[in-house]
Amino acid sequence: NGHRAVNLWFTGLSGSGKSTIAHALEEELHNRGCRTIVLDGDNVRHGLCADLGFSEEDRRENIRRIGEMVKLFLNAGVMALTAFISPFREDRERVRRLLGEGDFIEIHVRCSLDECERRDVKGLYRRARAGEIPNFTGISSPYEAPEAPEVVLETDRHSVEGCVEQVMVHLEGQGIL
Ligand code: GGZ
Repeated sequence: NGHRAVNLWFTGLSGSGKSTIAHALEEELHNRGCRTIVLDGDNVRHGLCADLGFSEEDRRENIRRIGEMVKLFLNAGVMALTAFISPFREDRERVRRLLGEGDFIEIHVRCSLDECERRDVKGLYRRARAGEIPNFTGISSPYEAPEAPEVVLETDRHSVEGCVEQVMVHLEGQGIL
């Protein structure tokens, strides 16, 4: 079961499907004998980053801390699947440099703002449009799409299973699995 512990860094708008795909992919990786951890807002923003909000400065610090945490997991041989909006290109590039080219697989979970808003799983877009949530990504805060991501997943055109398969093909092609 030879596999390299790499960071699968999912980036995209709220509601684009990052966490859903990360969890589905984790199951597939377990079938291959990989040790993994999924990090997302649900298990990071309530604890390690509970002191941070959604200003540009706080998001930068959020991503910085997550990068350092990922480094610890990779050193322990655990693949890290991270699902954060991570809207700033520079912050993602900093994590790439921290981990080293090759250990940072940037996965753009691409979905139009229209579709994310139509899904509005948690009702956050409606509240953001109503002015109840400031600095909401895509509405009142920017999202900088990756320029050269290793993988692009189009979640408004492909199923969760299809997206998982696409990542698996990439990992096999790169000799990571
Ligand atoms: C964006 C927000 C905001 C604002 C709360 N902007 O769909 P969700 O709910 O579960 O995912 C979003 C999550 C984003 O946290 P991240 O740690 O991924 O963001 S970042 O990488 O930019 O630091 C959303 C919820 O938190 N949420 N307020 N203003 N998303």
